[in-house]
Amino acid sequence: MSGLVKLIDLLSLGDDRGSLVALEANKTVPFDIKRVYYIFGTKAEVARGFHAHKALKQVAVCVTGSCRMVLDNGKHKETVWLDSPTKGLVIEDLVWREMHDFSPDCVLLVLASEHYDEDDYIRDYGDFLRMAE
Ligand code: T46
Repeated sequence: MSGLVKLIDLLSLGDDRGSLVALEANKTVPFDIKRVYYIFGTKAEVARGFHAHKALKQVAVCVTGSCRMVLDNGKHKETVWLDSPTKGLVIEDLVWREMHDFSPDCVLLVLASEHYDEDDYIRDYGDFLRMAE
């Protein structure tokens, strides 16, 4: 293991009515949260991602369903299944990410440290390898 996969155990505040998970900036989530988005309805054969970010940090949680994340720092690759609403994955800057094997019911919630900025994306794998050196 190269330490690429950083998981956060999200505390489930359950009682006999059901479950609740709270995500707080600079507590459960290790940065100020500037943006939240979610990915759903991904078709079975579709893979997403295939990019890295220059500065953006994120935490991703499958709040329902599952998907497989591949993280790559240019030297090592690691795979992790996001398959629980209590499993948060920290995705650091300069990490190439791919998402595969979305279940039909998958809703992937992502908390982001920055506003959306296409200039922060590294979409070419060769450019990524040069920047990650
Ligand atoms: C990431 C992985 C986990 C916006 O307009 N605003 C946004 O905040 C986002 C995230 C996307 N978009 C637009 C850009 C594209 O036209 O939505 C479209 C789909 O985005 P993209 O192709 O980048 O989606 P994914 O699933 O490949 O990647 C996304 C995030 O973009 C990325 O930061 O780390 O999820």
